[in-house]
Amino acid sequence: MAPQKLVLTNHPLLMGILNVTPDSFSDGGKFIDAEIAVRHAQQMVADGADIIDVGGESTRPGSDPVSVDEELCGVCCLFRQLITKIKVPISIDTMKPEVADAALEAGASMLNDVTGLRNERMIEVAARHHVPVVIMHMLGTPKTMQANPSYDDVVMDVAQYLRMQAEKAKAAGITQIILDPGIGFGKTVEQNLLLIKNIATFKKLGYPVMMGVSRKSFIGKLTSVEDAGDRLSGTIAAVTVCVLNGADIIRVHDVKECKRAVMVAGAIASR
Ligand code: HH2
Repeated sequence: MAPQKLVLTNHPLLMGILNVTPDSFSDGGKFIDAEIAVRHAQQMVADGADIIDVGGESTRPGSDPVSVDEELCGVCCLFRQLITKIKVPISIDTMKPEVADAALEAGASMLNDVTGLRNERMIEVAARHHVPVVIMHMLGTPKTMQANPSYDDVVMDVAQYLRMQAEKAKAAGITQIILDPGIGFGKTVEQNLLLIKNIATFKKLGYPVMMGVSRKSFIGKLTSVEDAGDRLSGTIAAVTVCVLNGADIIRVHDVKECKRAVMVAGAIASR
């Protein structure tokens, strides 16, 4: 079956998260078994996911990098199975050009790079495969990013980085670019809130905007909820605000519940 193409409309799309990692911050280890992973992806599509985002390496604060071989092994055979069973675009969430290349060969039709195309080889891979690319902002690396993140002006600094990386991508021939301010990637609670409140600033750069707020620690801190799996109501509040502020793609773990929030908030936002 040919990979599904991403089509953006004026309704926000929902991206369902499929982490095939042992250590993701909220669902590590749950979907390592390929059969369980495929079933979860199918359920997310049935619940309303417009895109499935597959990640083989956790980027939670403090996480250690995994090797190319380890990540490839988890992700590529899963892609070959997913492509025959899932009728929505599948995105590969990776920082490694080798993994991106192999996943795009195996049927992924979108690239989600949390380092925002810092690696020149990633730009080459994305351009060669002619796929939509998510350029996300991260301060430093997952290992160190939460060690006292500081900016002159977080909204302007992030917007400037995204603009610069989008220009590089465009110059390399990448035509479908999506920008993401990278909630939780080297940001304090206050900085995350400012980024969500100012989505309009990122929209003004002229590209669709994606937001990943699902179960993140700023929600835990605001609501005093330690357990990431117990942050659904806070997530729904944040997802709703993202949609009202103009986000085009929302990345979530809890697809069924967030889909309903996106439908209601999207209907209000479009009036
Ligand atoms: N957040 C995570 C991973 N990838 N990609 C984009 N574009 N935006 C995000 O906000 C984003 C992302 C982290 O969430 P999760 O995948 O659930 O956790 P982990 O990195 O621990 O696997």
